Amino acid sequence: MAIVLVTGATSGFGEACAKKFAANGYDLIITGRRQERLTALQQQLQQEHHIAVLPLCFDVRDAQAVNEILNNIPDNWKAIDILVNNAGLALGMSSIEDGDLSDWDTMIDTNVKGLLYVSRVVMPWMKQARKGHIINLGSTAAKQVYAKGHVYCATKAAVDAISQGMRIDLLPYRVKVTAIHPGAAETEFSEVRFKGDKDKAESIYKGFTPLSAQDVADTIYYCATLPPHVCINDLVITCLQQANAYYFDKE
Ligand code: NDP
Ligand code: 8X3
Repeated sequence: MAIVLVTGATSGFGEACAKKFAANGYDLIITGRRQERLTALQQQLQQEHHIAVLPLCFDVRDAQAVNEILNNIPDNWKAIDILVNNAGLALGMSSIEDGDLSDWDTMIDTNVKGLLYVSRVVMPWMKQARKGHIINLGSTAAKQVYAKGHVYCATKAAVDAISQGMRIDLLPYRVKVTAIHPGAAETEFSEVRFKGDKDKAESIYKGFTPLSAQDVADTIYYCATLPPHVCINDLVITCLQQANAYYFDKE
């Protein structure tokens, strides 16, 4: 059976993707920093779907850990068919002059460099197999910049650019690259962004029905299961009440 590696599978889109692929019989490599969530998800997916699950606990910002942990998985697990580069986050909302330097570093190191570190290990395996599919999580924030979103939007614009570059690198090897750009989706994203302030996080989704993690996982699964000669390169998905990164029609 095919193998899917999902980064950031302990929550939100990544967890929903892991469940979606598992329900369809895929074996899974799931990653994240929260070991207890990885173990719980591993046990749940193995029991419910009788598939193999390999949990890997690492921080995508740690290039050495990414290299060592991924390169040391058993060879049969290196036959990765689909890599979902999902781990990522936003921290804070502010003008540049009020920006928090540590938040900037975390967003850039996670969303841009972490995605590159993981891809750099997995891409040669796909090239050698002359097949595979890399699915990168961008955002509507990659397509337009909204007020006080500067650095997060820039990291997602980088994911957009990196996805285009990856497609050029991998085209001769028949490896697909898809960038998925969701609009507002209710996950732990805003709670992380507002550093545990649940009221502020919930207020983001007031007055409209946002996307769910399931909506995004279903879309990723659709892209991943198209015929071999078909590749969705770039896909923007929003809820019905969102027109672009910053324009909503709220009730
Ligand atoms: P969640 O906060 O629910 O999930 C984020 C996941 O990323 C968690 O599993 C987390 O795992 C993992 N992660 C974060 N930092 C690191 C790190 N340094 N190393 C390893 N794993 C990490 O958010 P979403 O599911 O909403 O977000 C998933 C992706 O989708 C992100 O890239 C986000 O930018 C993007 N996105 C989100 C949208 C939204 O509105 N929700 C819309 C568009 C894009 P752990 O904490 O265990 O490490
Ligand atoms: C996450 C969605 O609107 O917070 O990328 O940028 S948003």
